[in-house]
Amino acid sequence: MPFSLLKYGLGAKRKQVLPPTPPLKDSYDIVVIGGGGHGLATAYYLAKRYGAQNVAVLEKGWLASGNTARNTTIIRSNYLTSGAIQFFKKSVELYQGLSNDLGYNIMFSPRGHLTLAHSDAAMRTSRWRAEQNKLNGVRSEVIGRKEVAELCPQLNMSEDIRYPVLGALYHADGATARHDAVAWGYAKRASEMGVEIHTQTEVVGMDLNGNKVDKIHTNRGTIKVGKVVQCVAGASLKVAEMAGIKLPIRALPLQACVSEPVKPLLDPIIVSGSLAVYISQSARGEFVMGGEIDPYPGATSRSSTEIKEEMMGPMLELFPFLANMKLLRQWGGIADVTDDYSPIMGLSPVDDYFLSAGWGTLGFKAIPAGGYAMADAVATGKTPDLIKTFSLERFSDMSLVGERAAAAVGH
Ligand code: FAD
Ligand code: PYC
Repeated sequence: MPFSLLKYGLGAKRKQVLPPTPPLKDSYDIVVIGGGGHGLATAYYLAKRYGAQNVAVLEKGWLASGNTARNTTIIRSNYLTSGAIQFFKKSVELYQGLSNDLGYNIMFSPRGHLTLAHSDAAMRTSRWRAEQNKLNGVRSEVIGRKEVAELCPQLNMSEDIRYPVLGALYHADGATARHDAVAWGYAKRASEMGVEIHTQTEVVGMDLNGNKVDKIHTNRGTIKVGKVVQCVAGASLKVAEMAGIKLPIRALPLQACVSEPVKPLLDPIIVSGSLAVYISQSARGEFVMGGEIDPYPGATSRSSTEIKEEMMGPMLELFPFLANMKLLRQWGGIADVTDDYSPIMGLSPVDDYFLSAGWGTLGFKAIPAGGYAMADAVATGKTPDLIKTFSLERFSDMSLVGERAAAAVGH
């Protein structure tokens, strides 16, 4: 019997993973707004790599109550532009060692990722992405029908359906992880290094002194702040506005659902860009499925029958066995989407105010590299090379990072 099992069995007291929310102090050197993956990872790397002290994370709900625990946990680096590929490559590498680094099991599960192609145009895009990926040291290749069928025997490979599968972009490093464990792991280690984590603490306003945020008002009182890092995904527009910053972002709902659990039978992650659906099987045995972002802006995370029907049509064509299964849950999150489907990271027009926003439909996989790079930016006051491509200025100097085709599912 393993030693730890014996220890717990004999009644050793378990330490709480996270300490309770402490009283709010009058001032902090660094305040991170948002207790999702990005905020917590930023706080963790600030403490770990820079020994930052007097740091507080302010979260209006509970940890990971935003998109971090609503997402479908796809991790990959098969993007299109070199800057983005390099960034996501770093994130996948950090994910591969994250359970060890945090001393917390995030259930990282490497399983390969297939983007199906149902048309000649989609095959061409796949080749383009594969070449770009290889040039940047990422494992991606175009495969034909035979290899697709071998990697995913459950897929309907009939030529007699509306959109037969012609081939796929295969990305061997595609993976999943337990989303809320990622947040808890970062939070646990950050708090062990002295970061204060304040849940149920909503930022409701800011005072500027010249071009710098001087005070932050919360529902638990006002604090004086040195540097501020904004990591609030669906609330990016609203919070940036408190600091007087206007962001080129739209807030759009994104929905997903899970089936009842069954034995493990679907190994890779399957995405169809053209049909705007994707599916993977979770460690619990549920099929995790999603589709395109809602076509209209929204501020609630309610799910809808229309989107469910849109998802299920193509899904049943690709995986007819799903017709015998029940859906357990459907939900939504608010994605903060930029016009080029890339994030906005780093310095902002306001002194000592740093932005991690515009993660849209793609930010879960980015949490480790996002936190790592934001910690660099905050500690040094300079934009690190890893995220130069994602600066806010790209919208004014016409250097957009077009990732629409590779961003998520149906673009
Ligand atoms: P969040 O996790 O949303 O954290 C922000 C936090 O800020 C929230 O907890 C919120 O409560 C808090 N907050 C907001 N306003 C305030 C305030 N005023 N004061 C204090 N706190 C505040 N990405 C992938 O890479 N792979 C996927 O498969 C994937 N699938 C997705 C599926 C769905 C259905 C959705 C909705 C998203 C998906 N994403 C995916 C995107 C991904 O979930 C997000 O990009 C990512 O979680 C963003 O992390 P975050 O830490 O920036 O934001
Ligand atoms: O980023 O791979 C992704 C993704 C799939 C669904 C939502 N996001």
